[in-house]
Amino acid sequence: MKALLINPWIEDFAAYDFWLKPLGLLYVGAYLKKLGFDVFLIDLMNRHDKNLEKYVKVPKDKFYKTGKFPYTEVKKPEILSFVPRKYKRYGAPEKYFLDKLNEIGKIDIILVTSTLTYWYPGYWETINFLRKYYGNKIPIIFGGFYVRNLPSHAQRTNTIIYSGNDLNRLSSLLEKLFSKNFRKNFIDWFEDLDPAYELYDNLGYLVFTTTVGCPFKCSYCIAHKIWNGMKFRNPHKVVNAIEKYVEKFKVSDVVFFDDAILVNSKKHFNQILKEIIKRNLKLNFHLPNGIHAKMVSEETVELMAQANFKTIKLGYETAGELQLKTGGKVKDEDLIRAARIFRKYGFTEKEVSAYIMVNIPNQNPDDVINAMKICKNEGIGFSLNEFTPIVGTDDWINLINEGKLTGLEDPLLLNNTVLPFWWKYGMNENMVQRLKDLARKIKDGELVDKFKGNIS
Ligand code: B12
Ligand code: SF4
Repeated sequence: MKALLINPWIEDFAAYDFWLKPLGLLYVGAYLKKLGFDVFLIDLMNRHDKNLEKYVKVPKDKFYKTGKFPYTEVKKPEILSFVPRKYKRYGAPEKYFLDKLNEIGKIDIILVTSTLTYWYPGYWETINFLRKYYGNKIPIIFGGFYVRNLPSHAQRTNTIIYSGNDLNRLSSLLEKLFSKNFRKNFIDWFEDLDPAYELYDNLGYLVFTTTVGCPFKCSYCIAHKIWNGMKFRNPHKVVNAIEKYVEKFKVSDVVFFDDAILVNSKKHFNQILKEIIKRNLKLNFHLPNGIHAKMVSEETVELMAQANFKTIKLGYETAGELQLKTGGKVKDEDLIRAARIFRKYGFTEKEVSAYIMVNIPNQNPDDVINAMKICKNEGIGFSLNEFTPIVGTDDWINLINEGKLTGLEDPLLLNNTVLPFWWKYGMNENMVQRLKDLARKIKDGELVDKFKGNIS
């Protein structure tokens, strides 16, 4: 039986390939292969598919194989008409999609993934395109973060909704669909399977996750609510998978998506690092998802330097009293301590930077300014991320209880780019822009105190 996996288009005002790979979908692919399916993949977001250049001008890579996606401008959804920016569909053109479908031919089932909730118009368009091509007879299973977070919204696509994250439920679903017995033994998908990168022809980089789950409970984050506890993959298996696919695709950049890679680091991350060093893997490693400053140790950082880590993001989010109120994952002193350890082992602001969030409920602009100032003083970089209330998080629930959200907002309105244009309970778009301008100046080395009085 033939299964077709689809990584759909993204529609938004902006999108950047900051090492985006559909990791969950690649696990689904590996799982289906175990069940005996013949599996095909169309990744509409793979900028490194050499074939794509025949259809569209693909923007050149920027740093470490990241870069801009090709795009076409599309009509803005009505609900976003007040946002003075162009709306785009990012990814491969329709002709590419069509040619790929023709090449693959007849199939028995389609599986579509999703990530950010407010990218749903791109997912829906992809599903419409598939329906136009195949008609309504081929079943479409729809999964991934958007579907898990907003199942009833995703249900409007009339697909089969897969809102869990235990892939073993997939075999019973397929059994029902095809009246056939697929299940062999229980498959521990996270421990036993490698994401099925072999489904690609060309890749620019590889992404893995060595853990799932997070022990913290930050009020703005949903990660800890979607995984039931933490899972760690055996360090040898992690490095075997890296080695296998690096050899196959000859890539030099490897990225970890973990939410909490430093938890239990003596037994986990340090072992992975030691194995990478022992096998002399000459690669660039990246951690684009903020790591826990509290858990940074000299031993780990020394090993990271030896293993050649090029991108390290620290989850800092804010200075001030919100640090504790949002869950206490980091305090200024943790960030400072971590920054100093990284500096000690030769890392600079080019490699290490902190994520700072702008517009967390009840955040004062000075909290953002002070956070930037601390990073600058400690010689690490920083980037500003705009807050978005994610459905199901404590912040989202509190905002509803306080009457600041109804809970019924279209997911598009909760896009972090859109929020400052309409939501009157946070910083408005002028303030967000001023903080961004200030960030640029601080990075360029201008004095922070000079601006502090002018901002609020
Ligand atoms: C890694 C990560 C990133 C990476 C890239 C992720 C990517 N590929 O898009 C980086 C660090 C770049 C990133 C960036 C951002 N991210 Co992010 N990210 C994550 C993270 C931590 C993990 C995603 C992941 O790959 N997990 C591992 C895989 C194995 O899990 P999975 O995809 O869920 O797949 C499982 C199931 O869903 C299922 N499955 C998946 N697909 C399918 C399909 C079918 C058919 C089936 C049956 C099953 C299935 O199978 C898997 C196994 O169970 C999630 C949080 C989390 N822990 O999930 C946030 C998360 C998705 N990100 C989030 C956000 C907000 C962002 C940013 C907007 C942050 C910002 N303000 O800048 C940016 C935007 C990215 C961009 N380029 O514009 C939010 C989403 C909020 C929302 N409203 O949608 C999340 C939930 C984190 C949070 N804050 O709570 N992110
Ligand atoms: S923000 Fe980070 S530390 Fe906090 S719960 Fe989410 S993944 Fe964990």
